[in-house]
Order: sequence, then C-alpha cells, then structure tokens
Amino acid sequence: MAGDNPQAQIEELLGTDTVFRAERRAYRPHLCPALAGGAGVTRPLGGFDLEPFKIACEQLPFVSRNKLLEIVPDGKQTRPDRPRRIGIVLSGGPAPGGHNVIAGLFDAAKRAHPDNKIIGFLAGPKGIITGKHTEVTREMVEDHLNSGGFHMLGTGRDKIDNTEKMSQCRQTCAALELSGLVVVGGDDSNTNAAFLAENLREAGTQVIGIPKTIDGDLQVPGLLQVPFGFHSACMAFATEVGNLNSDCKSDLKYWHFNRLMGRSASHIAMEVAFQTHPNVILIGEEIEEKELTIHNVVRLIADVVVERARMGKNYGTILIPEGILEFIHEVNVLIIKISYIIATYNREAEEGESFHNLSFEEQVQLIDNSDIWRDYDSRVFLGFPSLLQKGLLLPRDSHGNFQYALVNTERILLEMVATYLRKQRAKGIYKGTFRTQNHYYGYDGRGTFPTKFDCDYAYNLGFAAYSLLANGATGYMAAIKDLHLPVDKWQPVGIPLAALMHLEERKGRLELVIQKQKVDLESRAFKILERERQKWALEDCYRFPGPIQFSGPGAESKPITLMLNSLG
Ligand code: FBP
Repeated sequence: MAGDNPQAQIEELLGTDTVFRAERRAYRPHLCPALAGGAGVTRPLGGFDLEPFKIACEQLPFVSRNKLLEIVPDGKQTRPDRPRRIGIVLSGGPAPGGHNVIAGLFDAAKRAHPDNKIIGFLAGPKGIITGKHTEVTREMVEDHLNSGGFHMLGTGRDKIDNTEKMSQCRQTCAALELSGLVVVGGDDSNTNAAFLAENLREAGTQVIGIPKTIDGDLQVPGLLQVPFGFHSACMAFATEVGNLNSDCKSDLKYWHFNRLMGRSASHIAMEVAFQTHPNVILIGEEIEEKELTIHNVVRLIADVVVERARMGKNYGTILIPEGILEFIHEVNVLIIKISYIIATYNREAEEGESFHNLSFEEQVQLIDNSDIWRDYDSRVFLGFPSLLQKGLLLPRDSHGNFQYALVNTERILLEMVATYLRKQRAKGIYKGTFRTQNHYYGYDGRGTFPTKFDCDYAYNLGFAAYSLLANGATGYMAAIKDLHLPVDKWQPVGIPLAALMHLEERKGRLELVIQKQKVDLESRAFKILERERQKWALEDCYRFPGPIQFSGPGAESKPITLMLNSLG
C-alpha cells in the first residue's frame, strides 16, 4: 500500500492496471516446434480432400489453385531480402486471443527481420477501405498480451462486397506498400480474405486469413478442430451457468432459462453443457434433423419441468443456443422469406427509406403483399407470440445474416412453456410451481480474458500467418492441426480458402462464402451428450467449472468437445 498517504492509497486501489492483468502480461505463450525457431517453411501436405467447387474456381481463378501446405521448421533460418510491411485487421465480433494473434505476427516478423513492420487497421475492414491505420509497436503488443477484447485496433463487420471497396483496399495496400495482409475473422471475414487475395495479387499484397470466432463453427475436418476464442467464451459462459446451478440447487425455487451466444450452430451450448450438466440442453441441429416444431420444443422443455415437479424439484437450468430458431423449420422458412423481402425492399427503396423505418403494422402489411408470402406463412406468423413476430422482423447484419443475438429467444420459449404448463395444470397433470429467471450470455463471454489454451493457440496462429507470407503464400487460412495434443505436438498448416467455400443465400442472392460447420450429430461428443443428458434431466448432476484459471492444473484445460471428439 502507498504508505499513509490516503490519496496515493485511493489511486492504488482504483488503478486500472490490476495485479491480474500484470500477471497475464508476464506469461510468454508457448510455440510449437515448427515455429519455435522463428518462421517455418512450407511444403505440400497430402491426405485431405480439398477440391474447390467449380463456382469457386470461376470466381477465384488464381487462389482456387492453392494446395494444402504444412509448415515445418526452417533449418537454414533464411532472411527475407528486404524488410516486409504487413497489415493486420481484426474483423467481426471480438474473440478472446485476438491480441495474441497480433503479438505472434509481430514477434515472428521482428525475429525474421528487425525492420519488418506491422500495420494495424483500425475498426475492422473499414480501416482498410478508408486507409485508417496505426503502426503496431512493441509497447502495444506487450500491453495487450494475453488480454481479452479487440481494443488494440478495434473491429467491425464491413464487407468488401463491391468493386469500389475492393479498389479502395487495393489503393490502401499499395500506398502503405504492404507485401502482406492478415485478416482475423470468422466465415464472412475469411470470405473477404479470399476475395482480397485474388484481387490484391497483381498489386503484390498476399492475404492470409486467421480462424476466429467464439461460435466454433469455423472448422475443417482433420485440419482445424476449433477456431480461437471458442474455448474462452465457453468457459466464461460455463462459469455463469455453473453459478446458477449452485444457486438453484441452494434456493430450490427457480428455473433458469439461459440463452447462449453462438449464432446459428449449437457448438457453444454443447460445450457449456459438458462443462455444467444442465437439466435441459437444446441442440439446434438435432431439432432440425428430428423436424421439431416450436411447439415440440416447448413440450420437450415442459416435460422435464413436469417430471421434476413430480419429484418435488421445481428448479433447474436450461441451455438454449441463440441460433435455435434457424433449426425450427417453420420459423426458418419465415426468416428466409422475410430476409428476402427486406433485402428487395431496401434495394428498391428511395434514398433515406428503409424497411426498418416502417411501423410494425406497415412491415407486416408489406410482407403480406409479397409474392413469395403464402396464406400458410401468415397463419404460422400470426400464431407466434408477439415477441417472436417482432424478433423475425429485426434488421439483418451487413452480410444479410439474421441477427440471432437480438432476439430474446429464451423469453419467447419461457413464455410459451408457461402457457403450456398452465394448460397442464388445468388438466391436473402439472402440480408444481414454475418460477423463472431468464439470462443471456454473449457479449460478456466474448470479451473475457483468454484461456491459456487460446493464448498459446492464437500466438501460434500469428506465427503461422507470418510463415505463410514469408513463403509467398496467398489465399490461405493459417491453422494449427492436432490441438487436442500438447503444444509440442501441434502442427501449423495453410488451408486453401477457396476449398472451404460454397454457395449460400445472402440478402436474397446466392453468394460464394466460407461454409459454416454445424454440430455433427454423428460425432462422438454428440453421442455422449445424448446419453448423459437423460441423467442430467432428472438427477442433479450439476458441475461447477469455476472461473477461468490461468495457473495451477485447471489452467491446462481444453474444450471438452474437442477432447471427446479426438478420443480413439
Ligand atoms: P463472429 O462470427 O464475427 O465471430 O461473431 C460472432 C458473434 O459474437 C455471434 O455469436 C453473435 O450472434 C454475433 O456475433 C453478434 O453480433 P454483433 O456484435 O453484431 O451484435
């Protein structure tokens, strides 16, 4: 403490630099053998089927010729003949570990040549379009090492989706004399990376993508098990759900409805379920396969509530992936149709007009008048609770995606379950009490401090990106293979971006984008979940993972899903 001086004591108590952050800054991420000596060299890697679709070959004629690469140690430690200037952009939602990608890229670049420079674009892809940038310094890197968020540079969701924006990016890269550009992002951002690689080739700027997203849906079988950020966000959500398990088991009076971020796929919900053993866990992909309606989903939850009430247990925890609506067929059809109607209206609207300037009644009217809207659609729409109707009309994001994060799905389901239980009570089937709390975990977990796994992983990705650039690669995603093994067995690779792309409906049109990976219902992890959750429903098998650990044995944890799927 600062002696007897009260003012100095106050400053010390309220200082923004906590002991916790200082301890984190002191940690040096571990590098895998291929990168420990500095940037590695690349060589072809066989054994994986990565043929791009014809449409990818047509739209990306140059980068679609890329073949899978592995990065191995550089025995000769070759230096580049001239210093490199490399840009980096953080794109999409924040994910814990982003700062370590920058640190890895910076350290690899400086090790290769002291005059190498890293240029950080500000506020996401818009920074490239407008040329807003800053030079990344050693101080910035040290200050942000092993910390959460993307605040060193900021982020954004701008799409480089027309020739004008592409030419602005080309001008920026040329003006800054960038020989390389690293795009840290999810499926949409890596789609940007593929098109940038194709278009900046002649200008001499190579482009490498980095797999980031807490959603966990950027995966390539056998090569990329999980993107960085997923583990940390899941652990942050699991801490909260574990605490609620503890509360509901103590107070015995609430059902906690928890919606978990993660956009469409249910990877996060599944991982948090393994971490916490809730009473009910919904998996979107399973709901889709079983063709459940929203009323079936309500029944699924209510049946557990009724059964537990018979056992005198009027409490529990429920996990709801935020993207569940996409997997309920009758809801998804409406999402797709409404997205198309909104996109068409906005495209044809006069300057200053937009679908979302209309009143709710006008929006419904407009939808009703559309050629693609059937009477059946109206009947389904009008049968939904008003919260769901309003949710379906919410604005789409800049890529045309439905914004699941904005819909209170947990409240919608909670209210529908309550209505159903009232009917069951009237019939004498349900005699329990149904007191509820609803929660949404999303932005909090996205901004958490990274786990040690994500710190090491993201730092290796930064090194891998530099290695790919130094070897002349462009149109690749840097990845680390065999993440379930210790760091000294990790294998960095370069995955051709074009081979990951397929056609998807965006803003009412088919577009070539990186394909998201949903939960595989045949995977080992899902089969285990299917078995275990029956026990979790009625018995109280709650698991309390506690906060993210950075020292001690708990610090070495990895995603349970990843570990289960890699069991022999
Ligand atoms: P990325 O795909 O860019 O990583 O973003 C993931 C995510 O956090 C989703 O889980 C969530 O649905 C969405 O972003 C929220 O977006 P926004 O930040 O625009 O509210």
